Amino acid sequence: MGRRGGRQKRQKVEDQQPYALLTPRERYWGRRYSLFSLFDLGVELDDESWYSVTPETLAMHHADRCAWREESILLDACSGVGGNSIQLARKCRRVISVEIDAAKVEMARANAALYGVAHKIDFFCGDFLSLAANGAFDQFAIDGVFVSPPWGGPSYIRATSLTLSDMSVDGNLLWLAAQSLSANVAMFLPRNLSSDCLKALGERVEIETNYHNNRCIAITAYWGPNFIKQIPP
Ligand code: MGP
Ligand code: SAH
Repeated sequence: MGRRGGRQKRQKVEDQQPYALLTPRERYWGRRYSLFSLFDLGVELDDESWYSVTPETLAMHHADRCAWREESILLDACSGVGGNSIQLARKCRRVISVEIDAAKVEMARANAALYGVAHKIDFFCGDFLSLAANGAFDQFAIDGVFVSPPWGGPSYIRATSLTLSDMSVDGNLLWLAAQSLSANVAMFLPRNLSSDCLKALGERVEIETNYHNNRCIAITAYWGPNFIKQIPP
């Protein structure tokens, strides 16, 4: 097989057949302890969560930033199996955890119990946009909202530049719903998202680059007086 006719382009590892046939669990198994250090206690994840959970050390960092006072009540708007909610609950008084998929809510509840924080979390199953619009959280004095929306699966990275409206659930609508509950909003977003669409929301915004194992894996945008630490000049 010739290289004479020119250099043949090597197939990317993830496009080769055996890799493509792996389930998300098989594909991301090597990540299990970086997602949940207590994985061996029986942490539960479904397919989507294997590639969506925030790595534990990063979720701890998010919690450090968002729990701006000890008595904070924080809302996790798209909580999945609980990667962020668990770390938020370790840092603040109460977490309101919202997830549209009932199976994930039960996994989050079980995972939070393994970390000893289930009693600090109120679990809501439903669409965050509808719940917020219908006053489901009016009973809480919310100090901040953390939003980690679905990015459209692992193929999000193939896009050269994404905007908030490219998300599976429109990020602009999520931001508006979050803002209706608190001025302090954080959004965990793809690293190939255009910063223009964050600034276009018309607010002062801090955009933080998130590294894991020395690789940039995402960005987090922070709005509001208690979430913003520093905006570069
Ligand atoms: P990635 O870019 O899919 O993986 O996700 P990686 O390791 O950069 O690239 P790969 O080629 O080695 O696969 C990096 C991190 O982004 C994940 O650990 C998740 O924390 C987060 N993430 C990825 N996706 C697809 C989503 C998503 O849809 N929603 C949310 N909230 N987070 C995601
Ligand atoms: N931060 C989480 C992962 C979130 S992935 C963790 O670390 O575990 C994004 C989640 O948003 C998915 O679980 C998806 O089911 C949920 N979701 C999608 N649309 C939603 C909506 N309208 N309201 C609430 N949750 C939603």
